[in-house]
Amino acid sequence: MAKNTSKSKTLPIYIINGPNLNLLGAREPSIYGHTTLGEIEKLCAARAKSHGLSAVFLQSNKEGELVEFLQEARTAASGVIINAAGYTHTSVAILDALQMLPLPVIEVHLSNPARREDFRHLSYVAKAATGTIAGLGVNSYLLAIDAVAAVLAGPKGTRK
Ligand code: CA2
Repeated sequence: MAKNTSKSKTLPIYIINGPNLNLLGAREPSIYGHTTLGEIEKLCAARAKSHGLSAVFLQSNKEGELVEFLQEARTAASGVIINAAGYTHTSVAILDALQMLPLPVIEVHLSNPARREDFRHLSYVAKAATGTIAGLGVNSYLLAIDAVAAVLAGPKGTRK
């Protein structure tokens, strides 16, 4: 019998970044570090590649655009990593879009919101996330890629 040689490629991980993260590296390095968003993108691409995966890296300062990225991810992504930044703590629209995703969703933060002001303790994103990684700077993103790869690899105690 002829071998099926068609390769099914895994869809990319969408890595979605919210408002002001485009300014990373330029301001408040004591909280958010010195690494720019462009540098984080390169590190994420390399980490995804190490798992045989690819990444689409997105940023917007607009809530509606973030919702549109999430709607696109429904059919174009294998998983979503999201740092919704300030919208983490306010956006029901982003929560609604996340709840429509039949994909692993990892919430990430550079800082640890649990150690900061009370208004950062509520996360709407967490209500729809498979898991959350926070407080580890750039490593939060890299560990989130490892987490998506682990969920995609199969059932070892992880779930959507
Ligand atoms: O720690 C995180 O990753 C946050 O999502 C960052 C948000 C904050 O509102 C969340 O509570 C935690 C703020 C992003 C602001 O980005 C800046 C970038 C450069 C300089 C100042 C802020």
